[in-house]
Amino acid sequence: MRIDVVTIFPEYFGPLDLSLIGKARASGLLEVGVHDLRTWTHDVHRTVDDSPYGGGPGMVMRPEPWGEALDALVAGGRGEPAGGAPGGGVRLVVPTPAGEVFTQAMAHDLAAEQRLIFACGRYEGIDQRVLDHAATRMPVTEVSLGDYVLFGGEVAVLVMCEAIVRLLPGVLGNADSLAEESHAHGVLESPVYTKPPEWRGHPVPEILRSGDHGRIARWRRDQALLRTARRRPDLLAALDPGTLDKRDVALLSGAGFQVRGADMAK
Ligand code: JD2
Repeated sequence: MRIDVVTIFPEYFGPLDLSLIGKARASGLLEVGVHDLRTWTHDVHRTVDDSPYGGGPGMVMRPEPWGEALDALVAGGRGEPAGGAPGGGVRLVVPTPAGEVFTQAMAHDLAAEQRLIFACGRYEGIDQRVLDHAATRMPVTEVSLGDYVLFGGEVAVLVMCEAIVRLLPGVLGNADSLAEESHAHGVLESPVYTKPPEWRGHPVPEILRSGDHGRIARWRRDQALLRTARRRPDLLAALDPGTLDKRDVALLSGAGFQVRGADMAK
């Protein structure tokens, strides 16, 4: 996969050199280009913003530098690969508080693309015509990290890159750790423990040291379901009742959580 990022703060992307993303780049599984939007300005002040039409507070990112940046990246003008055939092409991803909320399912979809271009806005965002015009040439996805307001798209792009890159074949090594994690099955993870067996008066739950793998699996499932019910009732409500067995339903109703469609449980 190749990822290009356009931003007025290229220094924000230092973390992409580190850790597992850095390793994915070193091993050739991932190529990353980070580009300063101001290199596509032509005035002495390298202006990227102007006041909003219709009035209101703040500034809006002007379309011209964005248009040139996207032209260059899609065409491969800076030594970047060209977009290529449709399907094997390039998708533009634009973080915005007005976007669709980013999910693990979206991370999977984006991880299947050959090329991604992330456009990081600042101020009150990017002139909408940049996205509308880009959409005539490539798929464009406006995404939000969640219901809170950031200063700009940079941190959102770091988050999405991390979620996407760890799904690339060969990056994580252990396929099991992908399959069993939170959100893969619509329930939260159970708590985890390591040595020592007692720490500051807190013991590791005895069952995890019992060696009884059947009871351990059942305990972990119980913990995961109870956590999900307490912390993320939205996830519990969205669960396919067919993924819950009679024991799951008994556990949850014993803890005061009624499961919708529980009569359908196996
Ligand atoms: C951004 C801003 C519009 C007010 C570009 C914020 C985001 N979950 C999320 N919260 N905020 C953002 C985000 C992303 C890009 C930009 N701003 C500031 N925009 C109204 C403030 C500018 C995501 N993803």
